[in-house]
Amino acid sequence: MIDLDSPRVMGVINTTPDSFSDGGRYLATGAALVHARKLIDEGADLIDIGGESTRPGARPVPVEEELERTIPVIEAVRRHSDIPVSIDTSKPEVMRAAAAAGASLINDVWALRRPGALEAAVESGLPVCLMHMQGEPGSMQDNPSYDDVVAEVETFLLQRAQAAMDAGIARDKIILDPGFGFGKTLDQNLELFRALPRLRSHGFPLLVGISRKSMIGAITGRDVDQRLAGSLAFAVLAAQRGADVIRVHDVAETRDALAIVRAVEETAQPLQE
Ligand code: 8Y7
Repeated sequence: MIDLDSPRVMGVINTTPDSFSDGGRYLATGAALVHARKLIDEGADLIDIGGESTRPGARPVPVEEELERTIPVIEAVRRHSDIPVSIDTSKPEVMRAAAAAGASLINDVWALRRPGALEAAVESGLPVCLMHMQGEPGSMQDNPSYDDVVAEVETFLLQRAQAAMDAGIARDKIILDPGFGFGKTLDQNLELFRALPRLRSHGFPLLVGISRKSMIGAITGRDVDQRLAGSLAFAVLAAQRGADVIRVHDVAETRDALAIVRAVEETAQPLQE
């Protein structure tokens, strides 16, 4: 696996949901590959490829379409780079195909709760990222509600980790993620963010994804294409609170921000003359 001594940067590749025709699909794969190359050149430690939008209100994507969007991109990335590829999926068929195509991590926003997903993940032998989500993407932001958001997310994540281990996934192949924006209000997201050190205390690495999310818009008033500064602030704060993997769209900028964190936190060196 990857060294997690200092936080790693996961770059997000979005596969575009445009045309269903072969030509459109071919062009979309090419565009995703160009984007992947850019993020790799910018220094991503791993890249996340997903074929199903999990944005609030997004429509479900049939399995064939998800396979067509993701597998050719994984294969193409595999041909030109050694970078670990994460497959963002909740579907067992996609997990299997992605593993066969050379993926290195399963990133499941459903935390392996969909039928057959746990079994497929075990069979793949791959590490998994288990994310918390309240409700489902179509309606999760309608009225998120918790008695104690931190305790509930923590309990859920530990239960899913236990289910994964009971099914045969090794403890050191499990990453947890509080799922910022997935069935959470701004206040609930912020409460969870402050609790990152507590969520980290169970020994599982933490993945944090906040890049460009609406919680940044809610704080800054910025549209999605104007959220880089907010995203970097959250990346720095997440690193300081123990995040191990930071999932971002802007890899070069995030790496610079994390290099500053690292330089400041490094054990003081003797002065050189
Ligand atoms: C996350 C994620 C998204 C996240 C993990 C977006 C696929 C929404 N967000 N996976 N995926 N954590 N593990 O705005 O926060 O990027 S999609």
